[in-house]
Amino acid sequence: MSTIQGATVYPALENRPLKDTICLFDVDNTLTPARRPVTPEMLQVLSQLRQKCAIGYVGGSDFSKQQEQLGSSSVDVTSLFDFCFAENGLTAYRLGKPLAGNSFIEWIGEEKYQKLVNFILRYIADLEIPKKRGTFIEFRNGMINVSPIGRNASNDERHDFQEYDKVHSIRQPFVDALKKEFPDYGLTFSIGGQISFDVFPTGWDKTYCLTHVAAEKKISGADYKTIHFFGDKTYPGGNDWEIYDDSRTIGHAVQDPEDCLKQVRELFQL
Ligand code: M1P
Repeated sequence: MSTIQGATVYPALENRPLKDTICLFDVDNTLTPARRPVTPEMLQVLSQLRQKCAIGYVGGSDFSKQQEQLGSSSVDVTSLFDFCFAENGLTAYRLGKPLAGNSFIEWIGEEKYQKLVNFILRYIADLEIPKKRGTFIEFRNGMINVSPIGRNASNDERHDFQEYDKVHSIRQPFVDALKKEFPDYGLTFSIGGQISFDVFPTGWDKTYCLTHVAAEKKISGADYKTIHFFGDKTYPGGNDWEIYDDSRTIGHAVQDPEDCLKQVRELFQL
């Protein structure tokens, strides 16, 4: 059976020419500029690639941001990829249908969670930085996201914060303080974007989504022996590092979406 999306028909996963290959992409600064919409050119190349092999994205952000950046009011992002992995795969879709998720709050429990959150809010209250806006903690399904400036920062404000952070190092000492305060919580702190860092159970990084990828063998018979991953934060401490470095994947470090396009075109002769 084939998959039909709009006017485009894609072969069933097990019938693609490269049926044991899947390409997974980070979102911010890989498929799109940070927190900005995808270009039509990128969507076109992804659609061509999807004729050859399975494609998916794996982003740290929650699903609504990926819908905003990769989809549109009339296009559901789950129609553009075979696999959509939001929050590292803690929220996941396969061929438009949701897969089993996992819950950060259930994992950590309310008591420990409140200790963590109280420490974070106190730390931010004591921070002196040029601007603070709102939503300093975003509570997500599989993680929390912590932002010293706040997630309500405008685009200009986020760029300014990123530059300020490069010079004055705000996020790294914050993460170090959390690691020191909660050494036995089993948490990973990951600086993946411009204004924030993600906090999730160790192991719930982007490699989490590989469990869903491996499960495909039992569902459709597609056995993904070749897993390409493209991302920009592929250095230790970056939120693409674990999946980039994983023995199950072939990692590709990209500079930005333009570089990602170039590498995909070369690799798959598109
Ligand atoms: O996808 C990378 C990161 O994107 C956002 O980061 P920021 O708002 O700091 O640019 C967040 O959604 C973050 O969770 C995510 O890892």
